[in-house]
Amino acid sequence: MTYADWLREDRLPHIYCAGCGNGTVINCTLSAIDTMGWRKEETVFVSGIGCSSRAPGYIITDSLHTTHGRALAFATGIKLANPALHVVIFTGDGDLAAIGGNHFIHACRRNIDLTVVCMNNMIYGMTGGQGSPTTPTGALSTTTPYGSNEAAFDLCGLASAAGANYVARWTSYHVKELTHAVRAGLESPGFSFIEALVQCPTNYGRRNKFRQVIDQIEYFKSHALLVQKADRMREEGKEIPSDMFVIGELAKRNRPALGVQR
Ligand SMILES: Cc1ncc(C[n+]2csc(CCOP(=O)(O)OP(=O)(O)O)c2C)c(N)n1
Ligand code: SF4
Repeated sequence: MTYADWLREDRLPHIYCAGCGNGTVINCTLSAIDTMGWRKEETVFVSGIGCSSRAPGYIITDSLHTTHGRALAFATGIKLANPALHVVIFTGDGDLAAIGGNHFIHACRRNIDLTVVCMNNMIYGMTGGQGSPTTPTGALSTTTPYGSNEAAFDLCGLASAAGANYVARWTSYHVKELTHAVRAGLESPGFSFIEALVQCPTNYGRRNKFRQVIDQIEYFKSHALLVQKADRMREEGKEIPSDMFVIGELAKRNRPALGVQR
């Protein structure tokens, strides 16, 4: 099989804009799932609302497209009702960290055996480009026309501090690494959180000096700092430049988890 065997081709063409990063993340996730040898009947995808949350609709397994911010609550119900199911959640930065922020924290704390793949485009894409909790300071959006004056959430830092067993961050440039991270998350018992920074050319890129899709992908490549290098810099007392972000496996631990089938 390949990732294509998991796609619901009768739902194509998809709704995504040309150059949207979400397709890359869907491909990486399905490729990782394909290597797990799971049957479609035992795999469920859950999402909230947003462009990112439309992903389960293109996948051939059972899925739940729920209400904005509530994917983790529905996913928790599914997993606790039937721990034999593999439950994977697709979400966006707005869905997960704004309206769904409380569910996110507590799902990490409970360490429920779920895998969350967050397509973080740093904006509300579906509703036309409002600022989200991950919009970088200074970035333009429809609700921050002079540049955001708020600090952005570090989603991985949040997941790790709240108790998730597995946490990793990659981008739409790091296709192989992202696929491996999703696979590691799927294998890890307890709550797994994989953040994928993605481009939204329609609502983020064009307002923030990424005139072409490739410009933002180049930015992801040139401003990503591997966690091992970041750790070395901290040990040497060097400051990590504020426009850089850390990528890699950011937490891997064995806290007791809920919903793991014994
Ligand atoms: C309760 C509720 N509030 C607000 C909305 C409007 N809404 C739909 S999608 C969305 C934001 C989506 O942003 P994100 O989760 O980052 O996903 P993206 O579209 O960027 O992938 C909002 C505010 C809604 N559908 N329901
Ligand atoms: S609005 Fe942005 S996130 Fe939504 S499909 Fe278009 S490019 Fe992708």
